[in-house]
Amino acid sequence: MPSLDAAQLQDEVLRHLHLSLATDEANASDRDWRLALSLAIRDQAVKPWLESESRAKESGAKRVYYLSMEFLMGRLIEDLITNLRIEDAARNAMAALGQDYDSLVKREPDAALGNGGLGRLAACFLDSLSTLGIPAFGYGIRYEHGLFEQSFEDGRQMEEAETWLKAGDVWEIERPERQISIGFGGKVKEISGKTTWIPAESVLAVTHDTPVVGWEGNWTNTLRLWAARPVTPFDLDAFNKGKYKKAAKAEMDARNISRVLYPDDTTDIGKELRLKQEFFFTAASLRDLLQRHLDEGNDLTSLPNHVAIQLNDTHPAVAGPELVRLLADEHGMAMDEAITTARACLAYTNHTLLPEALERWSVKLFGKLLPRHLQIVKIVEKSHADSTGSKIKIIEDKHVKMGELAVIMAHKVNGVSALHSELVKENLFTDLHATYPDRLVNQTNGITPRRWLYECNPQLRTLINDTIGTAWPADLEQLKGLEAHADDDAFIARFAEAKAANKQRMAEWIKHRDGITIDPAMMFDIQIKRLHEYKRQLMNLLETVALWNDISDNPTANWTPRLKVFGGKAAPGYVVAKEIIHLINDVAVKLNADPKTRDMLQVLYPANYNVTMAEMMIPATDLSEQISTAGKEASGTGNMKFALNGAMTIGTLDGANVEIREHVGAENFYLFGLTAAEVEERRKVKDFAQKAIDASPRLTRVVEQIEAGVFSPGDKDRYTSLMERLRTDDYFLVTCDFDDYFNVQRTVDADYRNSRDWTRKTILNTARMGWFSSDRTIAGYAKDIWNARSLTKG
Ligand code: 26Q
Repeated sequence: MPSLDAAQLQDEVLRHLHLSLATDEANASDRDWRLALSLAIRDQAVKPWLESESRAKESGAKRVYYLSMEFLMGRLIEDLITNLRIEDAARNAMAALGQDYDSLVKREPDAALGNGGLGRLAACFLDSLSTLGIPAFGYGIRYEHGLFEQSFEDGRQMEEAETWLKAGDVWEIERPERQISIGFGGKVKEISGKTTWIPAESVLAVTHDTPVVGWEGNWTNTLRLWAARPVTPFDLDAFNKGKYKKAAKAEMDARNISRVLYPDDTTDIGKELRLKQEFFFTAASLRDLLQRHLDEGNDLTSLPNHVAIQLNDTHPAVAGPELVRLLADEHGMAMDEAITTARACLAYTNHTLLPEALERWSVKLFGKLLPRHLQIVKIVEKSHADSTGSKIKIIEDKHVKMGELAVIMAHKVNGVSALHSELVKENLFTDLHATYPDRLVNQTNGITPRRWLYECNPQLRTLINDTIGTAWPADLEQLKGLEAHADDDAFIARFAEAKAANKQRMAEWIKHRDGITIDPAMMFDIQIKRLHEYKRQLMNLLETVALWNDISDNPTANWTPRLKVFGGKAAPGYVVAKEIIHLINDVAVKLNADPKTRDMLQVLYPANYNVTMAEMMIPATDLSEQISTAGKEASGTGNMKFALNGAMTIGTLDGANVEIREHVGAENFYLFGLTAAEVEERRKVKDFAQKAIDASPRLTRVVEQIEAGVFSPGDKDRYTSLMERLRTDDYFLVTCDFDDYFNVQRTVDADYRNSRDWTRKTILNTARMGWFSSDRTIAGYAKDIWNARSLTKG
């Protein structure tokens, strides 16, 4: 465990201020101070990082390669400080230098190289791989622009390019000498008996490495992100002839590949650039890991003993044919052996059942960009059919189905919660499951307790340390020890104080950020996640309006004051989700201005939700909304973060909610709604939505109010089509679950008033959430899928 004191760190910060940033104490900007501190911290990570890599090499142990289009890292400074255990030194050093540590740390922009759950899961997994001491690389794309920035204009979502690299990324090490050439297009030829792909164009993949430090600095892995650069920087001849645009075109085309993260988490947009992105980073990563394998003196037949490649959804599924191509065409392995070898290395994680999110590429586009890969897909398809008699096709309706390709090319395929994995077997890959009965497995998601408790909730961290000691961040099941204190009045009081302090912190944050005043005495009821119809933010909003009606009708009754908080972005092209955002903002304007009800009910929707905002809001939450249509949320991971931080959950039997409820106890979870099986049945009922509306006077009133323009005066018809969709095409069964949801919310109201018992339940939630550590998840992958071992643990 490296350690350094405040005085040493202070010297290091000054050294970087002077020598790396060429400024001094008198002239340094806030940015300079932040960078100087960060560089001083980064230095601390370098030696253990190099040591980890050489130990991995010497041991010959298997390495895990996590291929993901998205890594939603958030800020890194606190992560490094925490894991290196130098928080006190950093605080004291900066204080001695006359700088405010907290405000410096806050100036680091989020690395938002992901859309939501899938990208954040990848970030939690990296943290756990390092904490467990499993040699690993995260491989992805160094997007110049991460997820778009969201603002609201008259309640409508606006999008702007995000610019996290504006002030440079202090954590990355660029390695310009490590470049890999990646081809596209062209032809396949037989050259002296060898099948050879001759691409028409190529770009360079340039390495950017970031250290991922595990708990207590015992092990450090690498996040390796690829940036796309032109092979020839610039067309000098064209420039000299005055053709400036032409001169720059090749560079633009190349750089566009790593320019921007796709903000669409719902549909297969089928764009050439997306497929290029996928192949670009996958091919670079495979070439990189093969090179490492050969450099370490191994031959290719032993690849599966040294290499485990995890595909985060199908986005890198072209790894199947590309690895086969490298082994067979470039290294001369027999085709059958190449397929078997590739399969022994590859595993695939499925994150969704939504048909519109399953990737399919037109054969025309796929064959144009990747002609040899299309041939290999056909070879793989045939060998699968020949060896199993299976009728399942990878290519169907002139499309390459990436899910089927990934299942056939992987030795293990996992879903991300118990329920989801069952549905993957039953409904998504039914026939393939019958063909390969041992291939489909489950690994329930988890979250890193370092970021999602230790760092984001210092109040609760201190209380836990005082109560059960300090070993829990790397052994989260120890939280069980809190159960013994759940009836202890002094402990209950301190737990409630921590929650109150976190609510106060959030109130100050929103006041400072948006000038909005909220009352920390209200119940904080929070739904933060991507905007999507299946996640049913609309149902939450309809319940809000119904409650507003009830309060208006009877304002002197004994109401439980509530703050409804929404946060999240909609894909720019997702029209319905954007209408829902608009409606939330319209309802907020109306309700927050109503003098009769506003002390009992308020709505808050801060723009531009991101990882950092989550770290502020989750510890402040009383009630966590996990209300997706059963069968649609593969797992959810926000649900875990809330429960771990002492919130109650109101939720459906969907994704990991099912397992959370089993762990925390049914009596400590607010369950409502149809089950996945009931959802399927209900959809068959004619006019089920209109029938549900007719059966619910409360819902009827709310829908009619929205239709009448109560929340859009001056634009009466604004929500006509949204409400029409609800009446006639309510695919996600908002109407059917509404009454149950409303009623359970009233139980929540009543329970919240008994604050001792409420806090007791929230303590039991925290105490029983240890199983949801991503350390447990990664240990499961290591054992069941990768056969990888720890180099730090016995
Ligand atoms: C596909 C094609 C083209 C462009 C974009 C995409 C795309 C991008 C992102 C498709 C899907 C995603 C993201 C999916 C995702 O975040 N899924 C979530 O994964 C979490 C981690 O397993 C689960 O907890 C969530 O339930 C699941 O929704």
